[in-house]
Amino acid sequence: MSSMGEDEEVSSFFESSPPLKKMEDILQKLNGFIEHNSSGGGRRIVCVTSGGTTVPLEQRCVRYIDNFSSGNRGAASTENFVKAGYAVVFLYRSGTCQPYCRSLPDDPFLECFHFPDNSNIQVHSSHVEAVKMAVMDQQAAVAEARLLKLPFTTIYEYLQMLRLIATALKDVGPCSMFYLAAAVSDFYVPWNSMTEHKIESGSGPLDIRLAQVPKMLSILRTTWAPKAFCISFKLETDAKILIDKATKALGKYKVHAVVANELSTRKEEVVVVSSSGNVVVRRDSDKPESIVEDNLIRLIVDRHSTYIKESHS
Ligand code: 9Z3
Repeated sequence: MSSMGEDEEVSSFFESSPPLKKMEDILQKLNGFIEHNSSGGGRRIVCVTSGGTTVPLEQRCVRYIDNFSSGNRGAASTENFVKAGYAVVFLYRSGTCQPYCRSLPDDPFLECFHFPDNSNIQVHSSHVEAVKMAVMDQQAAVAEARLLKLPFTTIYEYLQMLRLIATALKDVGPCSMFYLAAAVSDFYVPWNSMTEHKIESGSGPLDIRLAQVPKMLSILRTTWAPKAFCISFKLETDAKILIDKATKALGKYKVHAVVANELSTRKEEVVVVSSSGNVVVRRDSDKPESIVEDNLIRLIVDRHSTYIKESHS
């Protein structure tokens, strides 16, 4: 691997990936969505990635390595982007948090409902407001074609779908944005060196060698969608190295900003690292319903507006 150039590593990753299921269907939905939102009104389009990717250990996968992410950041950010007038391609890990569902009780969700008689279903009064808002906002976003949800599970699916979306958005240019909040695996088992069947147990410890996932951010910036505004995330558990790592990522991948967050405080504050300096963004702690994404998306949308203006002049 080390003798290969970056581009070669990327092509060899895709060439050896299992083919994406339902690719035609995904492309059709994607192109329709982009066409609808970019022609005429010329709405801005953001691709929000959310949740963690898995690394299968077997081709007929029973076991996998996972990356932590509840999908809360991506879901909350999506709601805020829609509110700000964007159309959102929500590329999310199956089963993770969905836009407009954050205020619904998930455990146990079914306790929201009751049957006053056999032909009617009702929501308990304590949950009426939350359910009403969730259903109305979600239906409005989908009815106005402002939200396209595309699920992934594995690192293979995620990267193939990201490439499809980026190439489909190429012509939208500076009005498009990538907001990469998904937690993406750094290491994986290459498909052609993976066993087909379930790894057998009972023969002692298991040794697995993981290859490095090629860094797709540079290719996204230079080739797939070079004119798009691009925001990446940096997650660390050690606060001491966070800003340094985020600053290095900013320089290396030439993204427009890196949102730095520490695992345990990620819901309270993030630091937006960019060439114009570092900005700490917090949730308004005096308002219980306030979330950090309200202030974060306001700032990102502002920066995107400046970027669009500058690219037109
Ligand atoms: C993040 O840093 C996200 O903010 C979180 C959100 C995953 C922490 P939750 O989904 O948490 O609300 O529970 N995402 C990026 C994580 C990541 O893998 N970044 C890579 C890195 O740090 C760069 S692509 O090297």
